Parts: sequence; structure tokens; C-alpha cells
Amino acid sequence: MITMENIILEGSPALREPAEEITFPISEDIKTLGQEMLEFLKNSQDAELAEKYQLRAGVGLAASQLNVSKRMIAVHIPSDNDDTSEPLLSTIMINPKIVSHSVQSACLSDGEGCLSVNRDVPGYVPRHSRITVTYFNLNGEKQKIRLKNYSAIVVQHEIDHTNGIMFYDHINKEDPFHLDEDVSILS
Ligand code: 4LI
Ligand code: NI
Repeated sequence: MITMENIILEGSPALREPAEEITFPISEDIKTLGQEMLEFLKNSQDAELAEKYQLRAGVGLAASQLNVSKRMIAVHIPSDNDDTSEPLLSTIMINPKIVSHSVQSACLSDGEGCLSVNRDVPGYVPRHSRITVTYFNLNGEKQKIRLKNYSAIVVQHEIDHTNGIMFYDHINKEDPFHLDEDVSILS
């Protein structure tokens, strides 16, 4: 089971290295790791399990954050309504790639957090509002999906990890809450 002890923190060089493409056929080790990453996110969002195992809640995780330099991410985004309905997005993506994106940008009103960053870094993180992503699922099948708003932001944050990029790289240094034209704020 993945816990916080498995997640490397900023300062670890691996978080700044571009991860390697995963080759086919996908190994059993990679499949198991992907499933465990998604399981971690679910556990971290479960109040009882999070308390029991001292997990910080997250909606996205990249293999790079586990010191595995492979291009794989997991995303588990609960629906914004009630917890009985199915999640907005719950998936493991292998070799994810943004193939097109909107001109319009968006950012979270409260900024971003990261399981590899144990401090608050204030500021807006502008990202594409809408993206089209291709990736391979654990069965090795190519997928193509369109995402918007929160889901698009989370997937961009995780794909950044596979490229050695941290969310605060996108925060305006002189004016962390500066907003360009055509950046909307998601609340
Ligand atoms: C408990 C149970 C306020 C502050 C609001 C918590 C279930 C911040 C937001 C959660 C913020 C769940 C999140 C991310 C932010 C802030 C990630 C709580 C888990 C909100 C996810 C990757 C950025 C993703 C919206 C500094 C660990 N997640 N909040 N950012 N939630 N969560 N990110 N921003 N301000 N990070 O962090 O998983 S993209 Cl679901
Ligand atoms: Ni992160």
C-alpha cells in the first residue's frame, strides 16, 4: 500500500527530471503500480482511511512522485455534489499527452497544493481551461478525452510532474496573484 513515506518531496532531484516513456507491452510491475497509485488517491479521500494511515488528500499523483521515472499518472476526482454518485474522473494514464488546448486559461481561486510540497505556496497557477489528452490505459489501448476546468487543471499538474515541472514554476514571481486577460478563476 502506498503511504506518504513513499512520496518524495521537493528537493529530490527526481522531481526535476523528465520521466521516460513507458514501452509496450506494459509490464505487470507498471500495472500494479498504477492501480496502487489510484488506490492511494481513493484512500486519501476517505476520512477514516486517511486518518488511520495519516494520508494527505490528493486528486492526482504521478509515478515521478514515487521516485519512479516513468510517464504514468493517476487521477481520482470526486463529483462535486454528493459522495454517493460516481467520480467526475477516475483513471490511470500511461504516456499522457496534451494534443490540443484552448487559448482560454483558468486557475483555482485558492491556488494549488501538491503531495510533494509540504508548504503553502500562494498564487494563481494559470493553465489551459480545456485540453484534449491522449494516453494508453492499463490494457494498452489508446484513449482520447476532452477535459475542462478542474479536471483539466489536475491532469496538467500531473503531466507537468512527468516533465519535471512543479506548480509554482507557473506562479508570477513579482505578483503571485497577477491575472492576465483571458484567465478565468474557478471557485
Ligand atoms: C479532502 C477529502 C483550498 C486550498 C482549495 C480533501 C477529499 C487549496 C483548493 C480533498 C486548493 C478531497 C486540492 C489541488 C488544491 C490549496 C492535488 C481538497 C484534495 C482539495 C484535493 C493536483 C492541484 C491537486 C482547491 C494552496 C494534492 N488539490 N486543492 N489543489 N481535496 N484538493 N491540486 N487547491 N491551496 N494536490 O491547496 O491533488 S492539481 Cl478530494
Ligand atoms: Ni503535485
